This record gives sequence, structure tokens and C-alpha cells, in this order.
Amino acid sequence: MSNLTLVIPAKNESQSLPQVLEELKIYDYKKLIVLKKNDIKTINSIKNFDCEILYQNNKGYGDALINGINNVKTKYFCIFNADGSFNPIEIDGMIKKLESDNLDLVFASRYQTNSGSEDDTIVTYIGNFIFTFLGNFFFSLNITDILYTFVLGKTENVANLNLIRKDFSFCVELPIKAKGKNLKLGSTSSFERKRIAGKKKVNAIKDGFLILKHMIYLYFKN
Ligand SMILES: Nc1nc2c(ncn2[C@@H]2O[C@H](COP(=O)(O)OP(=O)(O)O)[C@@H](O)[C@H]2O)c(=O)[nH]1
Ligand SMILES: [Mg+2]
Repeated sequence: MSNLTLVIPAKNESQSLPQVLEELKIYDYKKLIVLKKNDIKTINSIKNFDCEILYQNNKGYGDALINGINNVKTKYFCIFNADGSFNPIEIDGMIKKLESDNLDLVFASRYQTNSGSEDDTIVTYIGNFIFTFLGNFFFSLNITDILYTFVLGKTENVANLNLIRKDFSFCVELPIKAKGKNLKLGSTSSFERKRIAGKKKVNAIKDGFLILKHMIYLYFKN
């Protein structure tokens, strides 16, 4: 049986998620879909797939991921989007990197050699560049893509990080708290695909400010 669970946060993904699960059929990974109980359309769209569903306590991307990771029973977990933008073929390389370099967390990256994105806009590209710079400069994260959040890690070590951010600032809380606890972080190259269908939930301006505010908070808290 697989030692990896994919934690898949989903919000209004009835068009994309079935295709994502279809593509995942050839892999032996466990799948834990985290969504709200009232997201009936998405729930109905995946009825015939072999996956576990977890209803999140509150709302938000971070809330879904924290609930999800806390319910993973395998040695490893991987945050995996429901929109088709992550290519499952890359997961195996992430596990190999984690094991060969004895890391706690591997961050897939769109911004190093042999990588790229079909889903980036100029605004998200610049935003990510700035946040990655801040993460490396102020927190010594030494990663190349902070906001992508295609992350594979050791479940036990991450479940102990006391993650609390329920919104998209989870993206920076995870690496910063991991580094603060002396976990070992690394990166692998990734190619982000376009989302299959449906709408992007991130608002570049609103969520960008939320993320910046939380980074400043974490900097002065330590
Ligand atoms: N459960 C849950 N999932 C969410 C929420 N917001 C976004 N997601 C999921 O998180 C993933 C990333 O969101 P997306 O809109 O694609 O953001 P992007 O990848 O930055 O463009 C997708 O699988 C979404 O369905 C939320 O509030 N709750
Ligand atoms: Mg997306």
C-alpha cells in the first residue's frame, strides 16, 4: 500500500476534480479531498472515484489543508490541487528528492531550470518573485517558489508545526514555521499546467496583502 496521501483542497471544482482523479487512477497514492459540506456539486462529481472525503470545519484554503494534513495516516503527504494544474508524474521525483537528501519538505518550483508555468499571469509572476525574495532574505528559506504550494513532506513533522492560517497566507506560514523548527527544505523543478476548468480562487491583490501582512507578523513574532 502507498505511503503517500494526496491532500486535495477543493472549492467549486466539479468540472476539474473528476478529471484530476481520472488522471490519478494509475498511481497507488491515497487521495483525501477536503471541501465544505455544502459544495454539493463537487461532492456529486466525484461519487464514482476511489477517494476519501473530509469535510472541513471552517472555510478557506488553509483551513482545508490543515484539516487534511491532520487526518493523513501515511508517512508522507502531498498538497495537490483539484484544478489539474499539478502534474502527478512529478510526485515520484519529489519523494526521491525527499529521501535522497533526507529532507522534511520538498517544494515544487516553477522558477528554476526545467520548469515553467502555463497558469501564471504577469501579476502572479511578479508577486511570487517578491514573496520568494522576502522568504529567502528574511527567513533564509532557500527555496525558489514560495506561493506554488505543491509540497510533499513528512506528515509527522508537519503536523507538529501548529499551523493555524485558514486563508491563502497558509502558503507562507508553512515554509516559515517549518524553517523555524529547523526542518530541512528542498526544491524540485515543476511545470504548472493551466487549470482545466472553473475559476481561480486567489485574488492577487486581496490575498497578496494578506500574505504580506502575515509574513511581517511572522517576522516580528520571532
Ligand atoms: N476547500 C477549499 N479549497 C479551496 C479554497 N480555495 C481554493 N481551494 C482549492 O485550492 C486549490 C488552489 O486554488 P486555485 O484557485 O487553483 O489557486 P491558484 O492555484 O493559486 O490559481 C484548488 O484545488 C482550489 O479548489 C477554499 O476556500 N476551500
Ligand atoms: Mg490553480
